[in-house]
Amino acid sequence: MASPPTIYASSSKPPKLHASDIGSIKAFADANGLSPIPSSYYSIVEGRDDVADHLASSIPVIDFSLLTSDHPQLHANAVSQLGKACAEWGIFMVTNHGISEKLMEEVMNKAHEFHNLPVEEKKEFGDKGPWAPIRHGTSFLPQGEKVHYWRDHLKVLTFPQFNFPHKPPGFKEVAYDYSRKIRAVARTLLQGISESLGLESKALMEFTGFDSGLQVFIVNLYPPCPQPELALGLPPHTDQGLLTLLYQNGIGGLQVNHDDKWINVNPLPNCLIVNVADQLEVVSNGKYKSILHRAILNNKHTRMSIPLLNGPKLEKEIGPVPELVEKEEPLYKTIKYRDYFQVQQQARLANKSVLDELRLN
Ligand SMILES: O=C(O)CCC(=O)C(=O)O
Repeated sequence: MASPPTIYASSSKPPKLHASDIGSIKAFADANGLSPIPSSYYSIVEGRDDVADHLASSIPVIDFSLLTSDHPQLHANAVSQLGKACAEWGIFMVTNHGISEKLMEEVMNKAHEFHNLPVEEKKEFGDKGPWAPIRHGTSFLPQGEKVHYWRDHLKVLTFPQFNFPHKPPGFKEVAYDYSRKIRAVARTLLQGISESLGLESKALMEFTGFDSGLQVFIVNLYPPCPQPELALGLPPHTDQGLLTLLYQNGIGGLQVNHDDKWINVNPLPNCLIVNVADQLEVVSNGKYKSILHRAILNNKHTRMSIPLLNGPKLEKEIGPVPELVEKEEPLYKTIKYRDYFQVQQQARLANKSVLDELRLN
């Protein structure tokens, strides 16, 4: 049996517990009830930032059925909207993507079942570093961070080789189906994005080796937090791949940084939230910006999010696409994606953006 998390009297000073003592914030939150949170989870020290809620409804929406339309004008309009969304926002919602509501619900239900397994049963998936195919853990980077984050996660490498936990029963099968369908949507978006940059539709796929590229399947669980004004689910960060496609349960919490303001993302029913990630910023020579985002908390509901990170092939050298730098200066260095991935994990520990290190000017 797992030993229960430490519980302390609500009148005493909150302890400074390390994430490794806690192991699972869900188990801790279940046992902790409404007691104050450990001070090591205080990441909001100067009060919550103002949120520019009037901008939330301006987050672009891309109708995937128009992007895949045989009608040339409808397709061209969708490509142009996609380019504008990537250039001006770096985040957009995709509707009519063709992934059934049933499959999305099944993935969400199984993901919840996974996090509900007893702590002991998930120990075999314990996080053994960024290259481990299956990693279950808590917070953001518990080994190096100064403050901790109120989330548990499962991170699985699902492409080009498919890995997945063998429990709960049925999770692996629906996750396989979902991972392949997401990959296909990401591929079509990348084709549209290529066209929006004035390239051939297959250009970005070929340049990045996308058909043998990396996919990381993440399942985040953010338990209700008794002091959501003090802690975060995830700190501000950008993602390392090309495109992240995220689906969440009905509970809000994702915020994006747009023109230096935080904005709540309020997804349309059944849509995918897509964000531009670091490698797309590099290949587009900075035309499309990797968006800074974070997860905030609430004190009532468990939030779940399932982002799938879709990146280049690990052995590909990634820099600006040559056609885009025929008439302009390259703004980023070229490095192998595998090295970027590795450095990015270390830089996160030092709280630095690796993209800044790739910038040439
Ligand atoms: O939960 C969310 O909405 C954001 C997840 C995220 O940014 C991540 O897992 O890297």
